[in-house]
Amino acid sequence: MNKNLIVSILLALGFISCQDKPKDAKQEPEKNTKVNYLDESMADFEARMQWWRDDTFGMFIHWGPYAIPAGVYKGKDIKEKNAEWIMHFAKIPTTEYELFAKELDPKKFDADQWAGIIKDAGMKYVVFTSKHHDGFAMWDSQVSDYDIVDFSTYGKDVLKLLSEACRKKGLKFGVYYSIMDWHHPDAQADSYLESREGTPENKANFARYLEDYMKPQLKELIENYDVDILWFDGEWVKEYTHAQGKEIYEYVRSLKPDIIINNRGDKGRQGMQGMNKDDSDFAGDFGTPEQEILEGTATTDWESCMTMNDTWGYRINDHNWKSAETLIYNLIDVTAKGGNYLLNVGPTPEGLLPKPSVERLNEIGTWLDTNGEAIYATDNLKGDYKQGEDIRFTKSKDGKSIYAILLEKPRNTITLKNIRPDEGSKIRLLGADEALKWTYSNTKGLTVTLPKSLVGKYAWTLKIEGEEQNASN
Ligand code: FHN
Repeated sequence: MNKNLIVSILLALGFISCQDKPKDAKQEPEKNTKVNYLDESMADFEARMQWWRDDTFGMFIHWGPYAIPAGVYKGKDIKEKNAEWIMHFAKIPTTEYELFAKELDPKKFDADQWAGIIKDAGMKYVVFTSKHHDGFAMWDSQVSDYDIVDFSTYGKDVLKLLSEACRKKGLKFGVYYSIMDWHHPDAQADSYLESREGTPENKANFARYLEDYMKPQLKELIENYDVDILWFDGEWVKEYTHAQGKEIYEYVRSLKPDIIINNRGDKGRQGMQGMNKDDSDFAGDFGTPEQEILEGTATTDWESCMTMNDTWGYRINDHNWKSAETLIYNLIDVTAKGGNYLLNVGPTPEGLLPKPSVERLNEIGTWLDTNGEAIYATDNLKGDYKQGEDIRFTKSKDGKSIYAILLEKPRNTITLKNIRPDEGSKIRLLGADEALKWTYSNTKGLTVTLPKSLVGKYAWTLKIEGEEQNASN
């Protein structure tokens, strides 16, 4: 009996269906076939990114030995903003900088307290500096003893404590890892040596650093702490290549296929604007604008990372704090443009989150308690993400609700040009039950009468069951 006949009988009996093997269905890779993570189907990519997109708001934590000098060297404030760069800007010899690493002993560090503050601020995930440019590991690394367990007075695995505390709070946990490394002899870029009493002939072998040090450390971080995000940085060193960027991306995905990796593991980033030059074959799942927010929406995922003052690492004399209002407006603006917002904290050497940071986080958390529905798990509008400068829009995943977020306290009424409410539907302010009076005309649009007193501070969200008009695309 020939094969085709067998197939048609089985087809008839429904044991097999010709739909079984469409191209992009999730196919278990046959054993020892190498999965090409750079060639992921859009469906798999969308599924992998969903939690990250829905979470929208995370905390960036820059913490390491640089918190000890806190921007001051030999009694002098280093003029450069970033306190985490003090080893470089103050040309501190490695042996001397190592004294800060030895001295690191954050007695007041309470991982559960941090996780509580992060959760109450409405943040859904954390990105913690496992290793910054100074090369110091904030976890118990078996690859190096230049770490917080083997080298510092503290002697405990901070990354372990924090990742566990975050998980207990249902927070996702990611790590920042710097490709540039000022401590590892093989990662010593020429440019760096010039400013050091380095040996004339640079024997640094960057490829060896990548193979024998960086990869094993990444393996430790992913396998021992099950991190959800790998946030690379320091990819600008010229020794690091695009080919290595793709290799590292594949390597990390092969260790944890559903991990999410930023675009700084490869060389595509256009400086602080943070998006890839072009979406040719640069590796990375999302763009990383730094200290800035994109002008408008983008076709690829992105996350704006920002400081609350002017430094990432703790700096004792930096009091230039952004207001809670500015930070909330940034979160709203980023969300309306379809991005994520990663807001930074630089803990003190004792292990405390600076008071001005906590005060702002509390304000943001209170605002999100009422308005979070317009932020988390929302989409951006097809048409305009804003009306004028004072109104931003988001919409629910099911597309049924549109959120108009008012950044200015409106007077009696507000008119929204591009929103048409469903016939007889109720319009409410988030946090209030009262159904508001509204009228709609094709020419003027939607006019909503607002209650005399508006509860809450900073911004107010109208929830409208309806759809956007004039959405070009
Ligand atoms: O040099 C780093 C800096 O210290 C900080 O970590 C920021 C955070 O995104 N990234 C680099 C500057 O682009």
